[in-house]
Amino acid sequence: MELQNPESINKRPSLLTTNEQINNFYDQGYFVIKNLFNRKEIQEISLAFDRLQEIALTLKTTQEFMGSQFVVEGTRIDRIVWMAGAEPSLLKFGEDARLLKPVSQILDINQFDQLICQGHYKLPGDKVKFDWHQDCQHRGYGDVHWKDVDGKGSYVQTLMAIDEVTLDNGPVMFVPTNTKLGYIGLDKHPNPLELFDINKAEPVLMQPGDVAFFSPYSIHGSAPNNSNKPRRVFINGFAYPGANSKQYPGYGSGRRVYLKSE
Ligand SMILES: O=C(O)CCC(=O)C(=O)O
Repeated sequence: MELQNPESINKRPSLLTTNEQINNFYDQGYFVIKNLFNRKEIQEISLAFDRLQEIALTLKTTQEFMGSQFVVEGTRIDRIVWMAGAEPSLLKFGEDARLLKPVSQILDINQFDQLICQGHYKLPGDKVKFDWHQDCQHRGYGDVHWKDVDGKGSYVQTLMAIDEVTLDNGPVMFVPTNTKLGYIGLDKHPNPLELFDINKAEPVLMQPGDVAFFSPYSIHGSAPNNSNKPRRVFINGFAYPGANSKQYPGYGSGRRVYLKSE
């Protein structure tokens, strides 16, 4: 997709994210903005998650359905990819300035390709976990589908808490890492724990509406939910235009979104 330059996206909007947070993104791999979305909005997203959960539980096997990809096995929901296919009500959150402003400051551009609109449910007892990884592994870094056009990762992942994230329900753990390190090959190493210091991992505890912003080079993972309540998060991810040439699953995935001036 070609870069467009409509007048509405020429002007820089007022900045929301502090220099310290932007520095943290590159020096530590992530930062969190508290209370970015309010309870009413989180309730709306939560109801959309509930509707998709009902569908997921009827499907029982992994498949694309109604424009979303449901990664499920029986009652275990690993993830729902491009949720907005089956739930277009979620599209507006992926183009919300509260997500796009910080992303714009990080990538220094006002338009992005939205590759991810994904739900992780982590329901009690489902044992869903995410092994230590860097998101660049999933974006296709190093193969023909990815070009690091800004030389700094060209991608920002955002993760919004829908439920409270506590120590016992499988919080995302980030290992503070300077993103200059780049891809470290966790997926190719027989013992990935030799590649970083697990003792430095920081659990990110969140309230509904808090949002974490993190780099494709950030080292992170999460353990299963050991509580009796769901730990659901809503993930939206944005690539620098021209970086990605892979078609992701889901109807409308990879759409171009714009940060409009105020
Ligand atoms: O939902 C989680 O616990 C993991 C999220 C994650 O690893 C990611 O978004 O890359």
